[in-house]
Amino acid sequence: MKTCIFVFLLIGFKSLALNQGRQEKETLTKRSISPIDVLCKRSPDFKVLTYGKTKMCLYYGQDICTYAEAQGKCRSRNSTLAIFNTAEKFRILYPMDMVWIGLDDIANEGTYRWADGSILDLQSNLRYTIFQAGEPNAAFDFEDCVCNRCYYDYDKLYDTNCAETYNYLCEKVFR
Ligand SMILES: [Ca+2]
Ligand SMILES: [Ca+2]
Repeated sequence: MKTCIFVFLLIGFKSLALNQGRQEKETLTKRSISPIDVLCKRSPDFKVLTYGKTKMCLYYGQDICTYAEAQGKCRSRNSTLAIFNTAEKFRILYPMDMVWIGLDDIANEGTYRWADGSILDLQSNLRYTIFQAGEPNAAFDFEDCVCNRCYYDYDKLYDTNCAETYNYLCEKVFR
């Protein structure tokens, strides 16, 4: 019986110590400063936004404009329209509505490219995570640009007219 209690106590202490170690590690991770924090701070008006361990250096432009104008404004800030090519990055974008992001099928109808030239696989889970159900649907010929929550009852991405005017998000990527 005594041995039993001793073993119980031992296991209890051990798991307590393990948990504490884990918590300390998590706190450290949350506080840790990575290169993106340092580099982003040097970019006027850009801010690091995070979701879990995912960080993005973003500028939120509120001088509403067309997609092409937004591309130009990001370029003049040495950046591109922002790329949300993971579910985690999309969680960063999610709360922001009426914004252009760096995704369009201007060059090739039906082939969606991110601002860095990479292609979004329309068969992937990511497409269904980030797009409103049934989108992109090319409802009109001019629906080539992707906007987040730009339609009254949509809460995800959809393809729309590039000539419409919205806010926009620029992103700086540091390699
Ligand atoms: Ca299109
Ligand atoms: Ca559409």
